[in-house]
Amino acid sequence: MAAVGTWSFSRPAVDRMRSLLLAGQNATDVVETAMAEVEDDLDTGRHIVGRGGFPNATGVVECDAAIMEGLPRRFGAVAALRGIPQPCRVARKVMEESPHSLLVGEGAEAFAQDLGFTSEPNEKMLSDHTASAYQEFLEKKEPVKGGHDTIGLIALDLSGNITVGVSTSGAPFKLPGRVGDSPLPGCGLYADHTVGAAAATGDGDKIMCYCPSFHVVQLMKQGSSPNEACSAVLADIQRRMGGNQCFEIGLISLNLKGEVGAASSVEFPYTFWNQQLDSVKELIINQKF
Ligand code: SD4
Repeated sequence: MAAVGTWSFSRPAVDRMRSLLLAGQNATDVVETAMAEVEDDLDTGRHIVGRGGFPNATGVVECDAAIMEGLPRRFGAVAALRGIPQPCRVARKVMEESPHSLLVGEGAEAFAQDLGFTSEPNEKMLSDHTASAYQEFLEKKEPVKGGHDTIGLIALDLSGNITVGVSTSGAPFKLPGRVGDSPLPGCGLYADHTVGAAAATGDGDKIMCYCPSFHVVQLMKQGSSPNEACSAVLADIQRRMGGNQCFEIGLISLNLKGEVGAASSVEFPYTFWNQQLDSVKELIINQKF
């Protein structure tokens, strides 16, 4: 059993995954439950996930989320979804209760409503912080600096099942309808139930050009450890960009042995737990390009 999450603020979610895994829950339930708690939390510590995420350029919160097990048809995602505080729960419903894999915008919202999710007015999706940041954006038209905190969570359960989920409100003040890497398989997340899983965070408009999560899992399939795979994918992107630069990207991965890995082009804290540890641990990647 093991669990890993992006950024420092994933610690409570990874801790929650730890207790659910120890209680014998399956990896998908564990990821969905831990994710939902982060998504629906208006805590001012993070502003790019679910309720309390930064809105788009018209002031509306639009979320992307996905969940993947790495078995046939075990992927579901939503993109540019409005009004639903826990988008990853809808992504799971897309996987399990629709014939499709990715639903977007109004169609995704209608699907969620049909399944009993309540659409909330946009004011309830904003926090005091994100509402005032939007007012500031309207006055200055400047993008917010820093502030990456998309959540990616991976869980490996007692039976050896692995699930990865990602949830984000995307780039702050993005154009309406913009979809990032997070809900795209291979880009924001990827799982292969015979190998392991990976998730990405950072500048999604660039990340999606490299399918890094797929690449990490393929390298693990060829024998790399999770750390080696994440570092090799980052080095490959860097090489392709000319060798001395890289956009913002953080990668996490987990294999079926419960080994965790990560790499990043920016300072990147991530949190993890496996059976060798008594409690959740945080590590910080300090790689700079
Ligand atoms: C996106 N990759 O929509 C997301 C943003 C992110 O931490 O990861 N922020 O581009």
